[in-house]
Amino acid sequence: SERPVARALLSVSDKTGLIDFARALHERGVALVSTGGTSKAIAEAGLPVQDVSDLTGFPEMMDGRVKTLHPKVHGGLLAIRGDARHEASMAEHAILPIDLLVVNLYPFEAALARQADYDDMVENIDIGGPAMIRGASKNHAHVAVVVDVADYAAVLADMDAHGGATSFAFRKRLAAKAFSRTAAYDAAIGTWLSGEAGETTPAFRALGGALAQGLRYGENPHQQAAFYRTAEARPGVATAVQLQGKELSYNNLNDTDAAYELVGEFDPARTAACVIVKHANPCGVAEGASLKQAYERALACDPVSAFGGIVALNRTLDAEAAAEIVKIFTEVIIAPDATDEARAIVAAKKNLRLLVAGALPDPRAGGLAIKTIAGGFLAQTRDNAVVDDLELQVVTRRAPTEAELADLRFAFRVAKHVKSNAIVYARDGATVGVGAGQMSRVDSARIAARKAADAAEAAGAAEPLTRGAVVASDAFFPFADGLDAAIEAGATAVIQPGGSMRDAEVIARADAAGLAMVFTGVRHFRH
Ligand code: 93A
Repeated sequence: SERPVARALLSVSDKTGLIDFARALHERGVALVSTGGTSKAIAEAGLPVQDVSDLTGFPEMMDGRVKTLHPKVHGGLLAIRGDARHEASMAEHAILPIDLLVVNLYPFEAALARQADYDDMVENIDIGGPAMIRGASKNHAHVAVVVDVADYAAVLADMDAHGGATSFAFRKRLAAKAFSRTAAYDAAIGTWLSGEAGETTPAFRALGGALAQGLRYGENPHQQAAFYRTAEARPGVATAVQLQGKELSYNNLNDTDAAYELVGEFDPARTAACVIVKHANPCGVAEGASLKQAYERALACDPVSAFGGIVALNRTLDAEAAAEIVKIFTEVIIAPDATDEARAIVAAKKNLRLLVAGALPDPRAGGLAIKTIAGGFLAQTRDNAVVDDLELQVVTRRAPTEAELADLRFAFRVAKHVKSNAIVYARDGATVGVGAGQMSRVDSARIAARKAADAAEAAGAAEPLTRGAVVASDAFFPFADGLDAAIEAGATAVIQPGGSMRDAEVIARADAAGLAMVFTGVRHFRH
């Protein structure tokens, strides 16, 4: 069996649980070595502890920049136990083995979060800590390394189960976690510094992820998955608090993100808005005088698809809207906040997940979008173009009316969040038909119209809701056939980026049918 832990080195910035852990180690016969502040805290609790400067024979110097960077520390962590040459070196230089390393790092991420000034950020870059963590982790055959205060209890349990020693399997897990920690730490530093340096290469900035939550499985049950948070800290799913309901799944997180990003396009000071998402595409989006009305109008677009959907709202969830939403099976509700009354109404549905995100995402904010490909990943800045900021160019003889223009803006806002090829029909601030993710634009146009016809039939309406509606296309019409499908469905106005070789043909077709058409000059592909 393995050697019991005889000596531990503790050096922690976050001193949560430190004293209890140090005492438990002491009670198990472990000698404690520690750095300045940590050592002081342990000594003040009445426990015997050796100062690391006593061990190294050097004082901590340069404001603590050099305190553990010494062969007595690193030799004690890295020596291969039982190796004659390593043991001889230890004997020659009076290096004692360190069996357990307990380190948490200078709080760089916390300094980032409180937007500390440059010098403060630099001083919060830990050098000695990661060096020790990496040394102990490399030598996990002999040394246990703890980087998370949440693991203290597990260390004691493992020691107690193995006669005071730690098990190899456990040390391996701890070392893996430790290397992930130093990688995330350095990535956060790199992300910050590249920003300070005016670096814009997104691939580099992409690397600052920290594990937020392990997930039961990925898109499918045979896939493993986890949720990582980046240093971006954009308000949204990653910063939301789950108030109730089942554990979020991979697909829930993905869909909830899609829904909340879209609802963030609607300024809550101007209008209430609701988005219902299924499989990462909106199946209903609407503005309303109230959240309840917005929800009802969004639901009416495609009530069949909305079953089991994700509902996102742009204002504090109120009781009236909550009571309406819980009437059908919904997976997730996300809003900036929820009133106590609304929370109580949702609480009756135990499984329904309610998330409050504190704030809406800013659609104009920068940031990164990452997509993996075999053997690598693609990184790009977010599509943060907002239709309100664009100069719309009327290209047809007829200009859109005020009402049409409002709906055109609405439809293009939504189209940005629909998988390409995207066609969105809208009327009076609500979608009436969404065609998503087709390989040809004409198919998306036909599907959107057909869905609108289905919804009209289900609602007992006399004619399809696309009649008199406007239509948005996320990219230009490569041929006039896509426009023909919209004309056939009864659309009266069109918004699209323009820029096709056949623009003239498409414009002529619109003029012939009396349609108004505007070009945005900006494309919203989303794949
Ligand atoms: O400034 S350092 O990079 N130089 C070092 O040699 C060193 N050794 C440990 N920072 C160093 N540490 C860090 O000090 C640890 O990672 C830990 O976060 C902190 C604990 O300091 P104290 O015990 O004085 O509170």
